[in-house]
Amino acid sequence: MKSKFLAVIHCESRNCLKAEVIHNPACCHTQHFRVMFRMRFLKVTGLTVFLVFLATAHSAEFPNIVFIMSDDQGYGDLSCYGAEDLKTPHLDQLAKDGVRFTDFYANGPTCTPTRAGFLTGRYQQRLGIDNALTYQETGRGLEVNGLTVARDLQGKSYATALCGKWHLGYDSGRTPLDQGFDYFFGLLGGNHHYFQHMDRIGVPDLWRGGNAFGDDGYTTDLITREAIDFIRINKERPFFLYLSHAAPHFPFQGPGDRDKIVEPKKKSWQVGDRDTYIAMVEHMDRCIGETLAEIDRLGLRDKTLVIFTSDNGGDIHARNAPFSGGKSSIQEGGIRVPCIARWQGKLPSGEIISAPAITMDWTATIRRLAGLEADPAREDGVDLMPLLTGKISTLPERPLFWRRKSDPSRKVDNPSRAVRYGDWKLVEKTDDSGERFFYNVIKDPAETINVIDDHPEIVRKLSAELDRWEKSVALGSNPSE
Ligand SMILES: [Ca+2]
Repeated sequence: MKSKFLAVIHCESRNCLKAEVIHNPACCHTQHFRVMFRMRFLKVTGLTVFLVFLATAHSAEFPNIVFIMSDDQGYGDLSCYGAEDLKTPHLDQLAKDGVRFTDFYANGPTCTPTRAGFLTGRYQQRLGIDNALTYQETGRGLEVNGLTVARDLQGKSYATALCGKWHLGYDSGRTPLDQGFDYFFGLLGGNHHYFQHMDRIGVPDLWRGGNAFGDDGYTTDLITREAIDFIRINKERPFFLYLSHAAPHFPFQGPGDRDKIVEPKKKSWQVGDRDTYIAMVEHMDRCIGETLAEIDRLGLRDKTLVIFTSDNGGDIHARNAPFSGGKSSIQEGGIRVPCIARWQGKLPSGEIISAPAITMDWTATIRRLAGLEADPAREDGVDLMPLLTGKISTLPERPLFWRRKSDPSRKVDNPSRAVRYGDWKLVEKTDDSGERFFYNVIKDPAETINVIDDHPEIVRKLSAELDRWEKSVALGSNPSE
């Protein structure tokens, strides 16, 4: 039974306090609101208001979830993934204290697809999402008032917040507050100026709740400030924090680059170099370290599952080694991403996981941890906890699929589709060339040796699997089929 209770919404910007029923997110103020869940007295303009807490505290066994997603970070751009020219000590420590995946995949090769896959728990193609949204694009994104893991957790009395990048829709009904998040601070679009906070076409894009928000500071710092604030406020109840860093996506601006010329609609928006990219990654690592330190300071380490990953392979200044390709490609360099998870006392420390897994597996995992039953109509991924806790030695063999599809409304390079099954990966171009490639990605991670003529039978089966999958995820198909 869904619990209902009164809580207090503290809306600082309006200098007011108001009692509301929390399960209706629409009732929340859209400015800076703070949610508190303990019985307490409040003094408001001379009046003392006693609010009765009507529900018992949330079930203690549900862990906090902190899902950290970086943007366009290459597979090889953490020290613990082999980078030698940058340092990521806090993420490296997270890996030492938890598990690190070698064969983790993003749901897609660009931002919107992977983020849609994570929040819905399904192949994003089911929503017709194959490509990233453009600036201020309307009529696309998540389903209006759709089902997301945030809404699932909200229904389990989790406090939910997105601090950072959204990139899943601008329309009413598609914004974070419409998709199960109690709180939102960040950018709706795909990237913005790290100091001036306008998007590439010059439209201001920094939000608190449903309102545009002016703030002074480097975006990575602002996101971190908000994330830490959210954790502090909700320390006594389960929370879900989607900490979605904008870094190291362009514009290439490190924390000391306030005066660097970066202008909307100008080439300077995408001009950068490896040194700037490294500064962005290293600063993000420091900020993640501050967030993790706050979790420790509040005594929440053993109550909190922390997950870190990237939404797609690295872009122009990134290092995707040892793979070929990068962002926007479904070669391994475009979809293989770093992934680390830590939950003290529940997950092993310092373990390497080689089983192939994908972003939307975390959605199924999080749903299970919050007490939600497996639901094939809501989950294309699998629960990772049995693997991570050693109950099973590997995941059941399953194909994983990717697609980069042509779209007349935008430029799409290299339309193609791919499937990985076991050690094998089939890539089929869907342009006029019709080229096909077949690789053993364990022996040949850089996908340099096309062995398609050596394995006709498995190639035929995997190509048929791709056909079946495309049919199953077509708009209007039954998600559970
Ligand atoms: Ca991205």
